[in-house]
Amino acid sequence: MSGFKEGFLWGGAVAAHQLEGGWQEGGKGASVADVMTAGAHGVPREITDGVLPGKNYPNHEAIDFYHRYKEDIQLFAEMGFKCFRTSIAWTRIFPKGDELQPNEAGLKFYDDLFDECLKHGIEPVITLSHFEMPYHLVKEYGGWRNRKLIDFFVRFASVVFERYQHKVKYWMTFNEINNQANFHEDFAPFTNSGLHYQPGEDREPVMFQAAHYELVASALAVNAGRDINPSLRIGCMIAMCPIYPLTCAPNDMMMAMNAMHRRYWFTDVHVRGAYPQHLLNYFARRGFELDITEEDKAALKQGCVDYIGFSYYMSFATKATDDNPQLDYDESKSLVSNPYVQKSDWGWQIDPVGLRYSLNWFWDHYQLPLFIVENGFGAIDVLESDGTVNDQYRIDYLSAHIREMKKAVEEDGVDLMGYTPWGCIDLVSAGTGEMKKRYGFIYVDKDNEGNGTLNRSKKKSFAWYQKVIASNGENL
Ligand code: BGP
Repeated sequence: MSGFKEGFLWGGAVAAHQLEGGWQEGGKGASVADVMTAGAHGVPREITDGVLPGKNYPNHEAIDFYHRYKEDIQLFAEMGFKCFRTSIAWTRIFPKGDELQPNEAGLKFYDDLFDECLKHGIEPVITLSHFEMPYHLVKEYGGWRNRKLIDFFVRFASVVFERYQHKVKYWMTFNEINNQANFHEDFAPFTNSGLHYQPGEDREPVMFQAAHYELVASALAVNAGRDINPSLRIGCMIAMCPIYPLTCAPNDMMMAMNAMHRRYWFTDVHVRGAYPQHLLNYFARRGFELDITEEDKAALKQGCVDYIGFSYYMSFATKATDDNPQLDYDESKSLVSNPYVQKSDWGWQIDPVGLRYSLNWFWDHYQLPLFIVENGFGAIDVLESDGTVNDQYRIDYLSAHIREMKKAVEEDGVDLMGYTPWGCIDLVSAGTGEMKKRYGFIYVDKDNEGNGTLNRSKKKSFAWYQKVIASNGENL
């Protein structure tokens, strides 16, 4: 096969909490993103106990997409976007998360937003839960450690499937559900699952339990969506950082295999509807007794996803060490620097070939259509006096990745649905809360402290991406 398929979904990706702002407008409730302050590279975002006076919460205003989305979608249309991936903020629809009735003002906002996209021939691609669950569910229920969240999530999913079924075909359930494999730090468990650990708590089984409830909720949502409208396509969303062995020493290879098991079993459950045996054996070895019922297992089997959405920014590397005879992977300790690749200013390893490898890895394992729903280069941009940004480094990063993605399609035969680079317009960084870690084709005038006009301007990469889309990926 030559080139990308007809109807290939070129576009861009964002998440509600990182660009909408309007954190209390239209009846919206506070989400987990609303209680995280701004951090920096090496300085974690602080998760505060509610919204505290005098703190800088960058997601409260973000880039004010809530009021400016028409202007922004116009710019996406000018680039030729076929699709636009965003999320529905759960807190606009169910402000606290446990209500029985949805908030009409929130539903109306997304009706208007999707209509605006469709008016420009842009298909919305929607994530249901992208690091923005209702904060009330954290305070009252302990987040996803509580089984009750399954019902709350399925209610939310059913309401939005019902409402938008004729406007949105492509959905994903939980964004980067596997980030929480890194359970020793606070950010991923909180943003994935609303988990606040108690001092001294054994974090690992709590993470597995929360992830299990999310996977059941995802499967039930997939089923509910199919009942509402069988033409909906509902996928999962995995953060793919393939983990290489540092050397070809057999134990390094085994360490890398175990690491892949521990980061990507989530995909097995989403796609095959069952836990892989290596993980069940690991639970037994560690003595983890999880609440996994027969009913849950049946739900998982019935709610397998239609496609795999994934993000790709970087690859990882690992090596075996003498103090780890079982070769167990612990993401906070087991990663090493790869001497063969460069890194971004935030220490993210730049590895375009890893994208081709990842596409093949997913395809070999699962034979489901793949959708690259995030990829990009977070960099410090300099605004020139004429208002432009010469972001050749971003063009270089993206074109190198698209070249590899093309090889995966043309030479390796991978079934790829589309490509939506991350942060197509500058927005708040999820990991650091910074504005200066920019990904966009469109510059937004705002700094880390929240100063700026919020004006939008086109970077050099804007015209470049326009040509890429117009040529269906031929003109890089
Ligand atoms: C992914 C998230 C996004 C996003 C992106 C870039 O993990 O799905 O929400 O922000 O990575 O990360 P960051 O914003 O930390 O640079």
